[in-house]
Amino acid sequence: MKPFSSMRTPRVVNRCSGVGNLWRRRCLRVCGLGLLAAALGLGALVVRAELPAPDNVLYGTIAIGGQLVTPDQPGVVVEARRTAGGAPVATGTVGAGNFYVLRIPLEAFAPLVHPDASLVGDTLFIVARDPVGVIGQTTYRVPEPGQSSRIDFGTVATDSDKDGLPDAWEQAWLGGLSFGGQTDEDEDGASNLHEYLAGTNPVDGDDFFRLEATFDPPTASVSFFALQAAGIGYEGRVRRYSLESTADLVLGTWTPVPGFTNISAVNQPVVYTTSNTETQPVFYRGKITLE
Ligand SMILES: [Ca+2]
Ligand SMILES: [Ca+2]
Ligand SMILES: [Ca+2]
Repeated sequence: MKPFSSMRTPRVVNRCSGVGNLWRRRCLRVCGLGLLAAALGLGALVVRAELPAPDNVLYGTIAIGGQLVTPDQPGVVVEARRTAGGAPVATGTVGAGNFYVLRIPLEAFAPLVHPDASLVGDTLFIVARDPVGVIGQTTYRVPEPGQSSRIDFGTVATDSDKDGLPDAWEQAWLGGLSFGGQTDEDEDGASNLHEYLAGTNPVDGDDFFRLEATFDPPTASVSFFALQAAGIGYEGRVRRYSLESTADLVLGTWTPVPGFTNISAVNQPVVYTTSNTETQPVFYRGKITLE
């Protein structure tokens, strides 16, 4: 039996403070990798928080009243919203080529770091508007990052002979493009352009826009029928009516009748009634626009 003093004493090795140089290098390497892994782990969290997924891009054209919106037309924007009437989370304007571009910022994971970012699968409302109001809107389900999609708002009316009359309307009502916007084929006093704006028949002399006036003391009324824009040549368009008055047909200026401007037509009668307190004649006219 070996003497007790010569028995090999079990050596407890601290792996990171071992006795040999080789162990020390390995331990340093292991510990270094551990620190590196920890650093990478921390870095991964930071990277996810600071680097969003590639944006999605929406683009397209906007037509108002059959005409393309151009970059020099102020106040027309396309917005991405979380709700139809909510605040925008992204906004685009019309630029080169009369195209708007709307970038949808994305993040890869919930919860969102930036409140205006979106996640794949979200549904957004895409709204085109001008200073007057909403031009059009649709919904957009967010696809995988880095995708581009085209969404157009409004329909461009083809007017190859540039007379203000959509070709399709001319073909349907006049049988060709040989008639102009300023001529009056049915001789009812309303030019072809006015007939188009009013939605009346350009080859029927009894059909044209008019105001009806009635006088029933002590009141008088002015009325008209607000015809909704529909049919060939009116796709996507809205007809609006305004009533104006003047006391002097020659030198006077026309002023809007309060409460009777920009009335959207939905096939409804419109009646303006006034008390008979005027001391001189008052003249009224209706204005029609297509948007
Ligand atoms: Ca035309
Ligand atoms: Ca006419
Ligand atoms: Ca007519």
